[in-house]
Amino acid sequence: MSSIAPTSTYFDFRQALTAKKMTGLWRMMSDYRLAYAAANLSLAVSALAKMFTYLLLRNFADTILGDAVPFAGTLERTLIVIALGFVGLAIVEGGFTYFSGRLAAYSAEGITRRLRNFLFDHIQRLSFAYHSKTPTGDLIERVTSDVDSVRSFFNEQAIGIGRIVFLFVINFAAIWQLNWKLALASIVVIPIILIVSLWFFKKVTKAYEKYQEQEALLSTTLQENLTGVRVVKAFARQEYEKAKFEKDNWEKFLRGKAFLRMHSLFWPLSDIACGFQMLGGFIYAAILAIHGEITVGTYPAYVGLVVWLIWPMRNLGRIIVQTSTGLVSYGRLMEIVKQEREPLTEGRVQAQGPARGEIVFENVSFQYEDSSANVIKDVSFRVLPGQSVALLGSTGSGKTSLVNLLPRFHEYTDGHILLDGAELKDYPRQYLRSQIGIVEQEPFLFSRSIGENITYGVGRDVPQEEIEAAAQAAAIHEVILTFPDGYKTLVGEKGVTLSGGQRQRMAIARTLLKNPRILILDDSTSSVDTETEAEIRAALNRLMENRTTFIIAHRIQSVMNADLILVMDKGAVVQMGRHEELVAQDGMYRQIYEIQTRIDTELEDELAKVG
Ligand code: M5T
Ligand code: MG
Repeated sequence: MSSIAPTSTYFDFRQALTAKKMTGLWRMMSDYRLAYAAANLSLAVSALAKMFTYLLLRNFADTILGDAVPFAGTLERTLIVIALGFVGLAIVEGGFTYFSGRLAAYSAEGITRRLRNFLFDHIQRLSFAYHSKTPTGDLIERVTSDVDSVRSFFNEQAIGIGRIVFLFVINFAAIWQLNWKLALASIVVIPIILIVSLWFFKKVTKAYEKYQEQEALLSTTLQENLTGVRVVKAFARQEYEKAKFEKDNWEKFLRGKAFLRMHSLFWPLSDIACGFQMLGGFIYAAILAIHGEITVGTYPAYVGLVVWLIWPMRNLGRIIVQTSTGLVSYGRLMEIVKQEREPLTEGRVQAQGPARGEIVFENVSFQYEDSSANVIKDVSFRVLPGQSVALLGSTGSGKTSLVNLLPRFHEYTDGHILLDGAELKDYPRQYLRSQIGIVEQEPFLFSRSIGENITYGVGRDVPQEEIEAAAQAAAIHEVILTFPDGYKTLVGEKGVTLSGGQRQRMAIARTLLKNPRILILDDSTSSVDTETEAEIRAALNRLMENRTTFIIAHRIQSVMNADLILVMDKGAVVQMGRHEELVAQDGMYRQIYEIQTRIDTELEDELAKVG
């Protein structure tokens, strides 16, 4: 039972997708069915051993109390054989129970590990649109708590069914062999248990669904609160957040209580039913014994056996009810599994090698899935390879949305975008993303070392000199040297916290190293001081050489040298041209230019006075 090599465990859970949940769970068990069969077989052996123990008990009682002939000759010998038999059977029973437990745990953990690996990979392959509308906390909840309740299903319920059937059949046969009337009288309760447990199954399913929903909500609240802890503190809203959390938590408590109440109502009810069944059996067996229909030894044997006949019946009910939680969680997981992945490698244009970088927009319009109006309206322009385009415009005018169309984070809804003469939609996303480097508006860094963050986009071992060269070009090298472990310093919780400007420069270094043909700089100089901005601009100018560049900026200085400036307003391009042309025109660009120059001159005057 050694573990399977991690690489061999990939299992496409989309195969398991089916409308019927039980079928889905059965499919998920592939590769482990043999282990389950072995586990069930072990249980059968241990159940057999138990049954023989009671048959031996009958023999024991009949030999001592009754008038049975000692089967091993003398009474002492017979008793020794019986005693050894008890010990042997106990070892077999215990050993096989242990073995089946291990097999079940091994299989359940194996299936769950595969499931978790699959979900992780699947979730990171879903579209931007999916991620922007799905709360992170909800996804985390499903990948942890729901996966765990599916695991319990495989560890407990899936294995329990086999055990129940074996125990039932074996013990029923054993009692039948004692006396058939007694056997039939011992299972009267079955239909009652079945009906009651199916009724509870429905109730518990609903209650558990509600409970899991609320738990997901709670983990979303928690996750958001932690991510946004700065905002909470800055606005001193701890009390408000506390109250909100307590309210959600209270709701979870109520739903948990309702769910557990269902459970706790079912168990005693089924126990009472089983208790009556057992009592009835005892009385009936006593009557039979009095009338001489069964031997004296049969009575204690029956008493022992019937306990193990009732046990499976009672547990069948429990399993049916408990399975509901596994099924609910399975359903919640399949909601993720059935989401379409963003195809990465599909596309009619299978371009080889680097793109040239000519980009043409022809009447492009774009609308987010969940919004009603176009965010980009009828935009047309053309960039030659190596040229730079600057986007300028008020906040919310669609600049980020426009550049995000290039790596196909979202699909344009109208018009055409051509890259090197071919429709952008015909390129595989993977290719586009390998050709495009983005320095995001709010760059994200991983809680890994500085070095790992800078080499993130490269996917190979990068010599230290190359990393440092990139950092130098992004004007961050000196800063990194001041950290305790230099390039090995961890970023985030366990290491240094970087300032906004430092993060952006890290992102620039990361993109520099990737060496893309098309570069997108979203506001990448907005959160740095003037001096650093000058340094970065120099670095960026080097970075922009021979690459088609889209630069989004708010300052005229950052866009002045661009080959083409697009002035955007409410999703439309209202002015387009080079700096000189635009300044000469009456329009938004000149207004922005005049305001910014006036502010700059006033600032300089003030500084001169102070100086
Ligand atoms: C333009 C809307 C947003 C705004 C408009 C990212 C995103 C944006 N929008 C959505 O409806 N869904 C989304 O997922 O689109 O937004 P933008 O392109 O981000 O604007 P910008 O980059 O020009 O603004 P800024 O502030 O970065 O300068 O109405 O609601
Ligand atoms: Mg933006």
